[in-house]
Parts: sequence; structure tokens; C-alpha cells
Amino acid sequence: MKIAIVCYPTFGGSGVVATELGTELAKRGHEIHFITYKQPVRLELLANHIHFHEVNIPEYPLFKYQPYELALSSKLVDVVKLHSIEVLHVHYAIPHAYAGYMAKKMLEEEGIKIPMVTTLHGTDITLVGNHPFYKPAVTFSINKSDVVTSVSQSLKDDTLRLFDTKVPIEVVPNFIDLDKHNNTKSNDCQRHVMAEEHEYILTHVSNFRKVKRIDDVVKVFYEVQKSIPAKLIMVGEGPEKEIAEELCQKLNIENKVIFLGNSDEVIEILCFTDIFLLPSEKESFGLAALEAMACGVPVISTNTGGLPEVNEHGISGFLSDVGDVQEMTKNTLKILKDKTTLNIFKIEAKKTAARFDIHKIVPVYEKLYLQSVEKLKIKL
Ligand code: GMT
Repeated sequence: MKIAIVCYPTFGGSGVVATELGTELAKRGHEIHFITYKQPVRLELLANHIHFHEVNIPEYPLFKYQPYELALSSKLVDVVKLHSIEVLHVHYAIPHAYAGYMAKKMLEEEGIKIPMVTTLHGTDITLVGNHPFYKPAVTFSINKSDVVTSVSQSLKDDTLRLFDTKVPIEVVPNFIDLDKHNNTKSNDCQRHVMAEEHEYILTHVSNFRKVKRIDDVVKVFYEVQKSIPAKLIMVGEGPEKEIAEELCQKLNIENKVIFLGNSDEVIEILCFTDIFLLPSEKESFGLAALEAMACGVPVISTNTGGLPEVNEHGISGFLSDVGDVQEMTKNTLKILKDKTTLNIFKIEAKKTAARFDIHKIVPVYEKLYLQSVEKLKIKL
């Protein structure tokens, strides 16, 4: 099929999912067209069947805010016409579903019918989308989608609770390419660069927004390193990073915490990580946790949103209430109490991750694409 994928190109989970999905679909013979304002971070352009179309927004002094949705929907119309696109798949409702619907309507005027699949990812529903400023437009564009998917049951429940939806929502969980995550051989693991032989390594990866509760990451580590020798690796950039750096200084642990910024070597970092920390306030799925588990890293997370659907309590890691630093510390130490326990958790984390194997999930999207085309034919 010829599929257009609209997503955010940055280091966010929704962009990563969209990019990995498109890449896998291309491997399976589909023609994939990514449409966004920058080349997605994990997108390798030189792969077969992959195309990238940049949305340009010329600066105009009259505008305080550049009208991105307008430029995106115009670009969508052009790409659909030029490449005979059969399905439009938009990731993250704001503003992609809205722009997608506008493109659909413009194309209809020219006699071109195209189905739109909308994937809800998280804060497009639970935080931003739910704001009264956006809610009517988000509700409208969800209801106008031909197929709606959510990345977890929890996100589906939130959508039904918060929005007046009139269309069915399919739960299609996020996925992981296990081969890619298993590929780093143990002798390639550069553990010695980050820590001494006797030190344990705790890692956090995110876009450092408030919702990630970065201060809890630091607080858990602070408590853990009182009992065992350890280092904390912080990967990512975002508004809370500076605050976290200040907290490390205040707690006098700055020599044990390494801030790496954004990195495209997350798999290499996870390869020598012992514990992954994800104490989020909200998390519709927790792709970062799944990536860690696929690398055999147990996860200490909160029990919010979709995290219990990913991280199995007492098996792939532990779940605690939001803000319960004490419990998260206790659980981290429980896993790290000896090598045997740590190894059991590592094996189980990998096994749990295998439930989300890319080869199981991508065919579900393929089926939904076909369904969306059929559905549109029936509507005509
Ligand atoms: O970072 C993004 O691109 C989107 C972000 C969000 O703000 O909603 O992440 C969400 O989508 C990811 C991919 O589906 C999920 O793994 C994250 O759990 C989810 N984040 C939140 O719900 C906070």
C-alpha cells in the first residue's frame, strides 16, 4: 500500500513509534511517505520505499504564530495527489488529526477519497488535548477519523472518559524490534566508560518534562547510592533538566550523575544499565520502559496509566504509586541485592518485552489500513 505518515520528528515517543512503524512497513514492501517539519530523528532515508516530505512554514511578520496546520494540510493534499497515497496515518491528535481531516476534505472536493487512521499517544489526550482550548477540535478530529487507535487500554479508557467519542477505539500497543535491541554483544558494552567495575548503573531516558517527575529520579538515586555504589545516567533534554542538575548539586551527588543530553545511542547505554527508572506522573504506555526491558533492563516505574500493561510487577521490575520515592528505592535495592536476583529480573524483563514484538504488532496496523479503505468504500 502507499501510506502517508504524519508525526512529530523529535525525540518523543510518538515520533519514534511512527518512524519505527513506517520503517518496518517499508521493509514489508509498502511505500511510505513521512510528512513532517524535519527529518524524524530515527529515520534512515536511504532505505527502500521510504520518502520524506518536509513541511515548510515561511516566516511572515504579521503572524505571531506560524499556521503549521495550514501548511501541513496543504502538503498532505500535494503528496496524496502526487504519489496516489491510499491511507493517511496521523500520530498524535494535535494538530495532526485536525490537519489530516482538512486535507481529506480538500481532496474530496477534487473527487479523491482517502481514509485517515489516527493514533492517540498520550498527552494529546490526557494533558494538552483535554485543555478546554483544544478539546472541541480534538473531539471533532477523533470523531472524523475512519479508524482510531490508542497505544494502551488505559489510554483508551482515558479517551472514553474525557472525550465525547462516537467512534470505536482499537488498542494497538507500541512495539519493539527485538533483533535491534539484542544485537549489542556484551563485549561491545562500554560499561567501563561510565562506571567503575563495582558500581551499579541506573538510567533514565525522557524528554525531561514535568510529567516525568525528574526530581523523583534524582531522589531515588540519592537514596540508592547511600546503600550501594552506583552511578546515574540521565539521557535527554527538556525543561526540567536544569532543575535536576541543581538538585544533584544540592544533594552533593553531581559527581555520580552523568547528564548525556539527547542521544541516538540509547541501546548502547541500556546495554550496560542495571535498572531503568521511570517515575512518571502520567504515562500512556512508556515506550522508554519497553526499550529498556528489550535490552534486559528491569524497570522501576510508577503504576500510572499504561505502565502496568508494560512493566510486570515483581517480574520485569516493580510498580509504585506516583511520588513514592521510598518504595521505589526499596524495590531498586531488592533487585540489586545480589547478582542472581538481578539476572533473573534481566531475563524476565526481556521475556516480557517479547510480548510487544514488532512482528506481532505491525500486521495489526496493516489489517486496520485495509479495513479503513473498505470502510470508506462502504460509506461511498
Ligand atoms: O513524546 C511524545 O512524542 C508523545 C508523548 C506524549 O507526550 O504523549 O509520549 C506518549 O507517547 C509514547 C508513544 O506512544 C508513550 O510511550 C508515552 O507513554 C506517552 N507519554 C505520556 O503519556 C506522558
